[in-house]
Amino acid sequence: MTQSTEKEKTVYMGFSTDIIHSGHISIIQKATQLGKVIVGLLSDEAVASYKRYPLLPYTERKTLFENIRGVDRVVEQTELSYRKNLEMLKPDYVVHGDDWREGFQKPVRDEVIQVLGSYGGQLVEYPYTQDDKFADMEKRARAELSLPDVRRARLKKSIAMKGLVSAIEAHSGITGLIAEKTTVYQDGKALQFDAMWVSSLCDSTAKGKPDIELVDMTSRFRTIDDIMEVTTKPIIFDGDTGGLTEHFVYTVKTLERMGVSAVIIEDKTGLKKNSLFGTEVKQTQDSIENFCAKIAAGKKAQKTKDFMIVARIESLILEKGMEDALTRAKAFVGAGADGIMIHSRKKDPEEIFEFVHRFRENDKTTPIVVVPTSFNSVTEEEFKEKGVNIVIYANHLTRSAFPAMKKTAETILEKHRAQEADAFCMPIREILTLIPEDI
Ligand code: SPV
Ligand code: MG
Repeated sequence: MTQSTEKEKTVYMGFSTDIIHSGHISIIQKATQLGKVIVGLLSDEAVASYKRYPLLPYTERKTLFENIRGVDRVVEQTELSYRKNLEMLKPDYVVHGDDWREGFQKPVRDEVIQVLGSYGGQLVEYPYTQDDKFADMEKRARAELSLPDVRRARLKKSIAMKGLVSAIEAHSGITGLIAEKTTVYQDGKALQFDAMWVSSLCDSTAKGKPDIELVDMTSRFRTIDDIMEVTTKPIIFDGDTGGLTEHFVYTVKTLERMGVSAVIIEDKTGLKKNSLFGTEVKQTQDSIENFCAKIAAGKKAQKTKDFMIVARIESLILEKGMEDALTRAKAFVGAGADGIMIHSRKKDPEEIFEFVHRFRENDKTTPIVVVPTSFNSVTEEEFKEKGVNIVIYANHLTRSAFPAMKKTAETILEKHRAQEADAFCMPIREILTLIPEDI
């Protein structure tokens, strides 16, 4: 083939990086030998879904790539999967490092080969060399994400970016790591949780104590710190009733300083019991006036613009009716609440849907939070469509770990040895290497 025919060909390269280094430039230069280079730049959402929240937004990354010599144009790639863009652009080549032959990108690579094959395109891979300098840059980028200012701001940014975010409970370093790292690949997308929920129920349960605001704030902050030490994702803190207003203002300042993104406080007063008991136990709802004063005091104490105080409404839990819930929601937003959590312990999601629908008639923007422990048949897509912004899986790691641990303990007692219990246990080799030395 002559040089001039080569030049007419097109080369597609997918990029997710926000730290462009000589390794990228060099592979782009190589690719220009094959034809005109089209960069498929992953959207912020696609990058955040599998790697980490990008330090630079898409528009800025686009400008950087557009200005690299040899790049003909930049198009957005909204998923980890290349399929849509390849079918649209039908490039002659896709160029990539050979590092994606193994690991989580393998299915993406397999799909690229299949799509290219369908129209006669070709995959060209260059050897990938891990350079310590670049690995170090990535490490620093991750460290940056865990800094209080950066972490705190990310919840609001994620809501703005995705419309709906999901959070799972974490009550220790190890559950924080599960929330941080668990990834599932499905339909060309990488799926991860966006945030973590530091549940009062799970934090108390881990300490063998009831969920009645008995575990004090110093201990709760210690749990947050354990989680923060090994993770980067935003944290939503379950602040129970917020306690006395005079105390709540200090809680807000501490949480903000630590880099927590949001506190949710519930409109109850006196001895708090877990909401999922409903009316089976005595629980008292706070007056609208008192709770508004608490929210307003918290907002006044807040120092940054990113931190969120979310008001949680217990009217449906306490069977005070829909009108009461809606009246409270309006009043709490008026007092400065940055979001509303509506709770229910019904299996049927109807009352949650009605609340969301009626609240959204007059308020299109205030984020709505739900905790679908009981109404767990609803998918995130359905919640999003109704106007919900945060879905919290509030207790699922605790609830799944507990039966597994109990079964192991019982098996050892029954058999007078541990051999049979090994079937339920992670191999020793895996537990020894579960926590990377270098996090
Ligand atoms: C928690 O996780 O502690 C909560 C949610 O507050 S619930 O248990 O449903 O009340
Ligand atoms: Mg709680």
